[in-house]
Amino acid sequence: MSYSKILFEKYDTNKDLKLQIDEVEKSLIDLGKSYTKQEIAILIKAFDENDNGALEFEEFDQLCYAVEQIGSMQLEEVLFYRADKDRNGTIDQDEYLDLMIKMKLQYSKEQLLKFAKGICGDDVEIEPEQFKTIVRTIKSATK
Ligand SMILES: [Ca+2]
Ligand SMILES: [Ca+2]
Ligand SMILES: [Ca+2]
Repeated sequence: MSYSKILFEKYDTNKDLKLQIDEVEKSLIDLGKSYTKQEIAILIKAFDENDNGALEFEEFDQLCYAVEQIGSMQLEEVLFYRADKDRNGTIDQDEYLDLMIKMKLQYSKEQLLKFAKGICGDDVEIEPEQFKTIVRTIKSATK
């Protein structure tokens, strides 16, 4: 059995085959990092494919896989890996909008694009360093 499966079964304490926020928190501590509740809420949104507010095994497995691939549990790096779907090392406009829409911030698409262009120019290709500013904004706009 894979390590992610072991973690998942260990921390799905109510056995509903999903990890709720408290369960995700404990599993990530076991994986190696203690996040704030706000950071965990952001991580869940980023990996919650079916948008039900909890992580099914496949979703949790993607999160564990990302951590394994990048060898880091820094929120910025995990989110960057998640957003950079084509793995070319930058986040283009579509990748950026996909991520931001998943974050469910109270901004329109136009506002989100304006914000990105303010960071990296009209041709949206967000570098890892620039992405830190995006994550700070996500954090400040997430309760
Ligand atoms: Ca559960
Ligand atoms: Ca889910
Ligand atoms: Ca990309």
